[in-house]
Amino acid sequence: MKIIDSIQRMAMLSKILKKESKTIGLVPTMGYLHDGHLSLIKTAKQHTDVAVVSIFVNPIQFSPKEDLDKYPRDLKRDEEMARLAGADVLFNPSAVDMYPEGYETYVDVERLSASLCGPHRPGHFRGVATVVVKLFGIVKPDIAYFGQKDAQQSVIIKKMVEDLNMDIDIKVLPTVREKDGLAMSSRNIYLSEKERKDALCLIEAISKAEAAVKSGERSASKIIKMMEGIIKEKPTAKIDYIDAVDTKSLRPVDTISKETLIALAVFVGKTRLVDNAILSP
Ligand code: PAJ
Repeated sequence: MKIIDSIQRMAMLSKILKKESKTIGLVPTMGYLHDGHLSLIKTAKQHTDVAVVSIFVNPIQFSPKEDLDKYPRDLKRDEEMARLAGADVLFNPSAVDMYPEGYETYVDVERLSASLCGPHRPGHFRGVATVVVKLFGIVKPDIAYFGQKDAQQSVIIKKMVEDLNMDIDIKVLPTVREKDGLAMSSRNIYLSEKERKDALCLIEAISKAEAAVKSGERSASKIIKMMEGIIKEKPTAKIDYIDAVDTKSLRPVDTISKETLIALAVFVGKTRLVDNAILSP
């Protein structure tokens, strides 16, 4: 596995690979890899000739109140895990190279960024869309891989690629979970033992929502109320939002009459966790 920290060298390698008619798969990450990331890398390796994993803790997607400085980092461990998962290239550019002095271009996927996590994390999706478009420009992937765990992010990236006429196939892979159902996340290490137990309320609420829909409930507000009840029982948990939205437009729905995205963000202690599921009537 090649480790490249220079943007220029990465861009050059991609250019050479293109000339050799090699297909490139890109897995953008912020590192501190877990099995969720590894499933994306393994799939990229299966689908394409060269699997590139980027590791970049993107400062512009964190608000001043968020955990940029604290965000877990362990490049040595990530190198080993990426290599074992079959990555061919690990690209880890520096923040000053990505955003040199005078940097001033941003991508805003406006309406899709205005719901769910958007209002709770101002500027977040602008930061995500901007860094992803830069990574696409540097790595020039044929296919890029994202996780359903960050459902809104995946919808936004798909729309950005469509709106900007980018010739890149976006693949979204299922959420990988711990044995007890907690969605894997680099942020899970922030949780204390008690919080780790309380964090199961997210998957518990989702499972109960799925069961309710299965037994005929179609009212989004009733389902959301029931989920709120489950989460409020946990002393360390505080709901940021729970919403039922159309899977593509991300507009709120009142009735579950077709596939609907149920998405939630919950603070467990100081850690903000997100999870979601597609409810099928
Ligand atoms: P990060 O949180 O490191 O996640 C990188 C990719 O892994 C994202 O596509 C995310 O949805 C996916 N992922 C995370 N947890 C997952 C899980 N449990 N199962 C399956 N996939 C999972 O998301 C980001 O980084 C950044 O916003 C990024 C896109 C890299 C832009 O900076």
